[in-house]
Amino acid sequence: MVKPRLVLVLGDQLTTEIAALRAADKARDVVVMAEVMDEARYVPHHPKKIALVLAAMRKFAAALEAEGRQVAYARLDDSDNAGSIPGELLRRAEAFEADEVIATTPGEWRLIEALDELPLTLHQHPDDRFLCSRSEFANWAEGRKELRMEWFYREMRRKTGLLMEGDDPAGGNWNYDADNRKPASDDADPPEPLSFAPDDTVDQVLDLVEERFGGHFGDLRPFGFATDRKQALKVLDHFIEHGLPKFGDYQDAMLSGEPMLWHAVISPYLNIGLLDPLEVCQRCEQAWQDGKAPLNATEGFIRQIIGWREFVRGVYFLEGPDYARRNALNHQRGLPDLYWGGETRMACMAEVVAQTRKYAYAHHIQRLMITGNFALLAGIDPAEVHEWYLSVYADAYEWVEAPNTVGMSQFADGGIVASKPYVSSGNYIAKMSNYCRDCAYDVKAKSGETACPFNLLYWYFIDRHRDRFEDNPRMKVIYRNWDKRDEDDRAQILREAEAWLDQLSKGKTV
Ligand code: FAD
Ligand code: DLZ
Ligand code: SF4
Repeated sequence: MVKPRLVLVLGDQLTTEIAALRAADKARDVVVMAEVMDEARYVPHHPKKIALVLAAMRKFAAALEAEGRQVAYARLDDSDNAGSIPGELLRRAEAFEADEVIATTPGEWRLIEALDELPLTLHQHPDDRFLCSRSEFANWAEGRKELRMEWFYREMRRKTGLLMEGDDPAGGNWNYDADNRKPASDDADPPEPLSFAPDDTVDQVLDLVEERFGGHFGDLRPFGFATDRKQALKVLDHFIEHGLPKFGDYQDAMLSGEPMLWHAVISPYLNIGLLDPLEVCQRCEQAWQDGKAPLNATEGFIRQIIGWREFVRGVYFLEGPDYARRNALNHQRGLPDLYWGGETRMACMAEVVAQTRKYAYAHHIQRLMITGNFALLAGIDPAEVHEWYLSVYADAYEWVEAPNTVGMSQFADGGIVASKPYVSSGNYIAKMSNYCRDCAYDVKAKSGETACPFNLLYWYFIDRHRDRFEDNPRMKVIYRNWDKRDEDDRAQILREAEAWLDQLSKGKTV
């Protein structure tokens, strides 16, 4: 008799199109899926994220069985659960007398290395849910002095034909960001996000997660995520109809009590396989062709998916396993408790952390220009910042989270993802949000008792990293402006910034 092979399907590989399933023989091979403590605990994931992954895994396994596949599924509370992905593969290998594993390359070096070490024959297939393979990205990157997303993005437009008119970009421009980035007014009326009442499978998972991971940062209930493909497609349709038309205009806006605004909230589904990136973009393009969405919104949205999403994945794999531990600016301060909900007088930070706790979601500008900006200005150890982002968001997987956090947000890769650090004073936050209105600090005050900490820390950052950034063409003006200021003013700002950081490090409420 021919031995069966084990077909590994991880919790973020939940599509029948995944390479390992395509390579498998339905009649011969056994699909292995495992809920394991190692994956639930390598960082303290938000309970909503764990529930989403486990519920989606259970439903996907049931769908595979319904189409005639043999599935060996381990539940987290099974008494013989081995506790890790390699452990589960070994257990199943023994039970099925199998010695070969078919896998799709995992999205994290940690698991790639763990699979490589297995004493089983591993047939690894590239994860071709992405438009750009690892080798294609490496070829594109080879010989370039710097990697810039915009050039990569144009290649992806040409490759996919998305928003192309022959060899030219639709409408004549590759990028319509000049029409985007408007602040939203207080009376903005964004669409209600879709939410799904838990069915029996989800209910069982919620009870399990509550019992096992109730102590993790984050509210488990109410839980309204889509947990199967049909539901995820509804979220996509909802976004295209109600969100996409204004996505471009308000992409960077932030409003208290409106965490999602006109964003799609589809990254959790894209990243676990319930939605496919190309299908998402093609549907958006169709909406534009049908006159249902403007070009600036459609282009901006498609750029995030075939541009940024593919680009950061390319960088993660190009740079190798040490990427998430880089610390180019040598920032050493510990992550303050306010990231875990500790009290703070900064309204912007309190708002973004509170919504993160509640929804396991924050949109890009909140992640980049509030929590990320603050961590960078305050000189927090990027490894701790990385661990926080990997824990608290429902869409967080290392291949996408690390380059965004370590690279784009903390400049800890020395400028591979970002050509200059994403830092700003309170001014930007005041312009793009309504957070400052209810803050104990005064965004207009540049120094003194009530000065907005982002103002103090901004100049402190600029001053302390002069050697690295002074000659950056995009930062020269900033240094000129700083140097033009009165010497006493500069000294006062630096003194106050240091005193403020000292309070932060002592765990005082700031
Ligand atoms: P929308 O704003 O509606 O955008 C549509 C889609 O574009 C997203 O669903 C996402 O798939 C893609 N996208 C947009 N920006 C990026 C980007 N910079 N990188 C990759 N894809 C992008 N995204 C994750 O998917 N997982 C993460 O762990 C993650 N961590 C981040 C950490 C930091 C510090 C920063 C600054 C950004 C991070 N992002 C991450 C990117 C981005 O913030 C999220 O993809 C986005 O907020 C998801 O919400 P949405 O689906 O409503 O996105
Ligand atoms: C995120 C996650 C969680 C919480 N649990 C599981 C699990 O129990 N079993 C599993 O196969 N995958 C899980 N995942 C997703 C993995 O962590 C993910 O596949 C790796 O991080 C690689 O991207
Ligand atoms: Fe944030 Fe400063 Fe505005 Fe307060 S004043 S909300 S700390 S930017």
